[in-house]
Amino acid sequence: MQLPPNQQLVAQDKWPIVGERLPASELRPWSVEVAGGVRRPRSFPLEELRALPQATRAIDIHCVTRWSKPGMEFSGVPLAVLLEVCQPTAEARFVSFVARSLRRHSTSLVLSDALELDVLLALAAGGAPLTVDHGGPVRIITPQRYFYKSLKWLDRIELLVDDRLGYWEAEAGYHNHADPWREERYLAPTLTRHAMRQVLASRDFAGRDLRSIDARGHNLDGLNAAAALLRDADFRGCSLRRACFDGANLSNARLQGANLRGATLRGADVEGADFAAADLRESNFTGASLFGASFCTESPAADDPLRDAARIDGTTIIPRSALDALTPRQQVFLLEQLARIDSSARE
Ligand SMILES: Nc1nc2c(c(=O)[nH]1)N[C@H]1C(S)=C(S)[C@@H](COP(=O)(O)O)O[C@H]1N2
Ligand SMILES: [Mo]
Repeated sequence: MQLPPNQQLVAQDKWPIVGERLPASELRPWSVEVAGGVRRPRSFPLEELRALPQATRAIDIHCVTRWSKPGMEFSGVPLAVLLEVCQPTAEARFVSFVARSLRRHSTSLVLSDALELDVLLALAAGGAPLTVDHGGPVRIITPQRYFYKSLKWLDRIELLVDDRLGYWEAEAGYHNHADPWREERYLAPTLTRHAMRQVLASRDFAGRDLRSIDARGHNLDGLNAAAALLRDADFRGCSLRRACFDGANLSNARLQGANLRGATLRGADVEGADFAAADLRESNFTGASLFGASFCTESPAADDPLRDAARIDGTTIIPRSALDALTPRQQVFLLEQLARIDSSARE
């Protein structure tokens, strides 16, 4: 099957948990309220949702951090069924889904998109009731959008005249349209070219928001990028010796061929980052989140299976506990490397 650009398959039996892990604990029984721009606002107790006609759909999950899980079977009530009961007003153009969670997590869609995409209020996945960590008892499933448009623990559906950005969209710059085929992942902050040159020359990125920065080929030895936001950043071919990325967000960053000797990435988020052909000797990944990270090219030439593989040696620290979340091929590559290396230096 064809995947959207820059996505990779998650291992068959795995379904990662992303974002919030639990709903807010409240005693009131679960129900879904439909409110805002509707002629008949009302609340649907869980039992009523379960009693409505259920639809089953095979959905391809595409997480913005680059993993995909195609053909997941979800069953539940189509959003259209609820809206037929509640009747959106003519002015309602957006729909916001709000979670029963501590931060009142939310996400929104253009109402006509939601209906066209056939959004589902899912009660079951793979034939079994949704587990709590995956949004049970009831979550939103939005096909054909990155998975952050699929809200867990649905509490409230609000019809709106003006859009209200969701949590990830407002707080983390996630793209509001989220089409994986167009790679609508994140919005880049705008920096003038002059400001960009200054930032690169200073080698001080600490704590800054430099999402999608294009630093290709620069000499950034000794860079201080502690706690910087570097999602989607392009560091291909950079010299980053002894750089500090501790606590930084490097998700989906491109580091192919970068020299990261002696760099520290302690507690960094490197989900979906690409380290193919990077020099990682003496680097430190303690506590880093490696979900979907790549350390070698996914589809190498048949004659050279480790073409473009990262260089790792006995001084590189990559905790074994983090290997779980890699794709099978990345796992095999790293395990082979680690097996070759004296294990005393790692967790
Ligand atoms: N309530 C709530 N829903 C949420 C999130 C969240 O943090 N809170 N994260 C979103 C993101 S980014 C993803 S990828 C999916 C993850 O769903 P899963 O944990 O079932 O894989 O949930 C989405 N819905
Ligand atoms: Mo996500």
